[in-house]
Amino acid sequence: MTQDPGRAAPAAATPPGEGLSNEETLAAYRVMVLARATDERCLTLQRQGRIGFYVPASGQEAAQIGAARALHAEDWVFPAYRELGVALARGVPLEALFHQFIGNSGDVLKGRQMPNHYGYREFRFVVASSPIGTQITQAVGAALAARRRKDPVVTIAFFGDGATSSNDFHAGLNFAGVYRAPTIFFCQNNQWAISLPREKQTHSATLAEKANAYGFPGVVVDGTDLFAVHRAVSDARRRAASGQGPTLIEAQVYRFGPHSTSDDPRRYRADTEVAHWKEMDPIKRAKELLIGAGVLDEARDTALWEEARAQVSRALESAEKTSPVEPGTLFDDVFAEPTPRLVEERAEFDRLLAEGVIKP
Ligand SMILES: Cc1ncc(C[n+]2csc(CCOP(=O)(O)OP(=O)(O)O)c2C)c(N)n1
Repeated sequence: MTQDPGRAAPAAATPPGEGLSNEETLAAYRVMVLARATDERCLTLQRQGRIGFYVPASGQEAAQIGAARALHAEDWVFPAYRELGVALARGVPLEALFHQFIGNSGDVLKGRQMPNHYGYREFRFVVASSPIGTQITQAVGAALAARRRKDPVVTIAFFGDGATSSNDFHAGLNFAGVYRAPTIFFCQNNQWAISLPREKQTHSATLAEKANAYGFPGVVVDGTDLFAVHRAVSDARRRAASGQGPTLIEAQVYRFGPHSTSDDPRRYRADTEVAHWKEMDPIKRAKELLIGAGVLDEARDTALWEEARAQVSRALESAEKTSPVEPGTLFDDVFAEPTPRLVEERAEFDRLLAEGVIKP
C-alpha cells in the first residue's frame, strides 16, 4: 500500500484489465456518464425552480463508481450527501432519485427529507446525513452489529476532507481500530470543504496518514483513476471481510462544480486550479482508456451520452407527472401505534383540510 504525500499527480491511469474486465469497465463508464449527465441537468433544473436544492458530484465519478463496483450486494453504504455515482452504481433507479429531488408521492421517503438526502433500503444505501461525519460512526456500529450476528457484511462510509476534522471521524476510526470493524473509510478529498481549502483543514501531509494513529492502514489513491480506486477498495474489502479490520482510503479528487446550488465557487477558488484538475477529468481518462482498449469509439461514445441525457429527461418527466405527497401522510410512520395525541392532531389536521384552511 502506498502513501503518496500531496495531491494526486496526473500519472498515467491504470490500464483496463486489472480487476475490471473491459465489459465491466464499459458498464462503469456508462454509470459515470449518467452521473455527469444527471449533474449537468440538475444544476439547470434548480435554477429553473423545478427542484429545490442539488449537490453536484462532477469530478468525483471515478472515485464513487470505482468504489461502489468493488463492493458486494450485501454490503451497506453510509453516504454523505454527494454520492450520486455510488447510488447509481448500486442500482438505484434514476426515477427514484428524481422522485426524491422533487419530494413527490413516488419518493420512498415521502418528501420528508431535504432534497438530495436520499436512501434506499433495498440497495443497502442509508439515507445521507447532512451533519458532517455522523455516517462514519453509524457505519462502524452497523459493521460491529453485523459481525455479532455473524452476518458477512462490510460497511463503507463515504465522507469528504472536511469530515476528517469532525468528532465522529475520531470516534468512528478509533472504535473501528480497537474492535477491528469490517469497515472501509472512503474519504473523497475533493480539496475543498465548501470554501475552506484542504490546506486549512489540517496540517497532516495526507488525510490517509491519520489512520496510523488508529492502528490500521491508510492509503492514498488517485481518485480520478477508476481502476486504481477499484483496486484499493477491493483490497480494503478483502481485508475487512477476512477479519483484518478497517482501512482508510483517501481518494484525491476535485469538485468541478459548486459545493451545492447555494454557493458560487468563483468567489473562493481560482479558475486556473479548476482548469488544472479538469485535465484529469475522470470521464475523459476512462474514455481514453476504453478507446485505447478498442471497446469504445467516438460514435459509440456520442450515442452513450445521448442515451444518458434521454434517460435523465425520461426520469424527470416521470417525476414531474407524479402527484405531490398527500398531506395526511405526514402522520404515517411516526409511531408503530399512533399515540392519542397524534390521533388528535390528525383529526384536527383533517378538519382544517376539509375547511380549506390547509391547502393540499
Ligand atoms: C457538523 C456540521 N458542521 C458543519 C456543517 C456545514 N457544512 C455542510 S457541508 C460542509 C463541508 C463539508 O466538506 P467535506 O467533508 O470536505 O465534504 P464535501 O462537501 O466537500 O463533499 C460543512 C462544513 C454541517 N453540515 N455539519
